[in-house]
Amino acid sequence: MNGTSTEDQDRPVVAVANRLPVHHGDNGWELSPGGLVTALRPVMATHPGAWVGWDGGTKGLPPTLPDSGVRLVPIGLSAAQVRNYYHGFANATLWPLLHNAIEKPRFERAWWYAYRDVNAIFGERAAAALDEQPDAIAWVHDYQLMLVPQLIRERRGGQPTGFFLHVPWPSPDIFARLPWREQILTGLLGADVVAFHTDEYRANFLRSCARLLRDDDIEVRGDSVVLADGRAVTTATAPISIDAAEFTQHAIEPETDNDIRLLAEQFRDRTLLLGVDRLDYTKGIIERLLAVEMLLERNPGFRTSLSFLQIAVPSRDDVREYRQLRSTVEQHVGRINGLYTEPGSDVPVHYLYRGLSQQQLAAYYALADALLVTPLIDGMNLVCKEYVTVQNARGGSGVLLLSEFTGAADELPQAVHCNPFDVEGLSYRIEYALGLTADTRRAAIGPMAAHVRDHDVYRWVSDQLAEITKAAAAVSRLPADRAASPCRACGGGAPCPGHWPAAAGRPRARRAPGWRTPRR
Ligand code: ADQ
Repeated sequence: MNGTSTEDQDRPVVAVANRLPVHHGDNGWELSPGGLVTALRPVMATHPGAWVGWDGGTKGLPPTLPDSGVRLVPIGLSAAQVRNYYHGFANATLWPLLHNAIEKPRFERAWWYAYRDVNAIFGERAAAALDEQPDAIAWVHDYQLMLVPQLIRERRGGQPTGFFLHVPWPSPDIFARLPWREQILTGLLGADVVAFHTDEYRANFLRSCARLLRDDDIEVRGDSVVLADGRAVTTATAPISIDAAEFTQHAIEPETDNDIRLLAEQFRDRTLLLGVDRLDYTKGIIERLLAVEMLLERNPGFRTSLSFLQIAVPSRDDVREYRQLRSTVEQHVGRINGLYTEPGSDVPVHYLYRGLSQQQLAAYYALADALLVTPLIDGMNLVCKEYVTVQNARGGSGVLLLSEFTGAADELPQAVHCNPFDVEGLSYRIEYALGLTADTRRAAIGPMAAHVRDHDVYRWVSDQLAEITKAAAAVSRLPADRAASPCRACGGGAPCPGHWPAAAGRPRARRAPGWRTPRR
């Protein structure tokens, strides 16, 4: 797609995402950090509309986003809903499942019922917000809300609706393990466009539909899924990006220069390797630490001439697996430093467990000789795009090590690609990257930064909105009786999420014996 028309640009957007993008900071209500907020900020800046999301238990929210006319539509959830929908189904069932089941997904019926209930609340609130802005585009985000597109369609017939998945879609063999797989697919197919970061995720989704909905009379035709009623759902590949201009600005502002001076003093005479991640088991932080350990073991000289700094932003620390990960990371940091700190010298491994501002991150990106982006699997990964942008803005000669299991690897072929599961191989890849000449590294950073600049998040937003408008217009040209996509329980076609299983009454959301996968 080549951008939107002026008409699309002015069209309101009702964004529907798990969390509202605000928190109470030092200066009052502020935009929250994080990948999704970073990505959607341009929508808020350029489009009027509303943002529907969970209030996170915060009271007294402002009516609009800071410095914008975008209306906030807060959804309150009970403690049980947060436990079962958010920590349970979203983060302990779907998150690991969609990340290739690298941690075992847990399947609990009570969590599924809560997910269905909470999605119904989101669907209702989104539809109400759309009633107030009938010319708006509905844009639903991510794995927490996969039933919402169909719920919006039931409530508001021809509503132009897009869905974007920020995480991977696994092979059908893995997705097929989910006991509620048909309901999730049917929920997503309520959208006009279902979009993914890469062609691979999109192909996996199409194959999942073909395999798991074959009894529902659907047909995968090219990149579209044609439903029993003739409505075609478009799929799209749309790699998300960053606000490259903003990071370029951070790279060169005076505050960043000050920070760089202080950090350069701290890491004087050392080569700096950097890792920046949400503390998540998908990010490969343990494997990275073990690779650094091997590097130090093999090269005694590095123990006094190299530092590895891991910056980890706290994440989901009320989920058991995440608490365990934090403690394992901290044990490795302590163990490696215990083994390889030379008397009279600084430790080789540094660790920050906190969130930083983009400007502060820019100073670390600017100083780091190498950035280690080594997820075991990652939908896209924005950190690597931020790094090449900052390095390029400052004429740096840093080198990017990038896991081949990130969405970004498709877009950044000039990076030093690596397999993070091969810890020894990773340690050699780091050594190889450090041995590259400054000219070779600059020759790689330049084109990567140019790609990120030309494919920034503004272009992503505008392409997505144009795609949704176009696909919805094609549906509206269908005869009225075929555009509505009725559910089997409501009268023909596939069962909709609200009516699955069609005749069953709603069971109480409590743990049913025999349905719980044992904890590992
Ligand atoms: P995340 O898993 O959160 O996002 P990522 O794409 O790397 O992963 O985005 C992280 C964002 O948080 C970056 O903008 C980064 O600057 C910021 N961040 C990281 N550490 C920080 C720290 N210590 N302090 C402050 N900010 C920090 C999900 C998917 C990704 C996908 C994004 C967007 O898992 O694959 O790229 O959504 O779609």
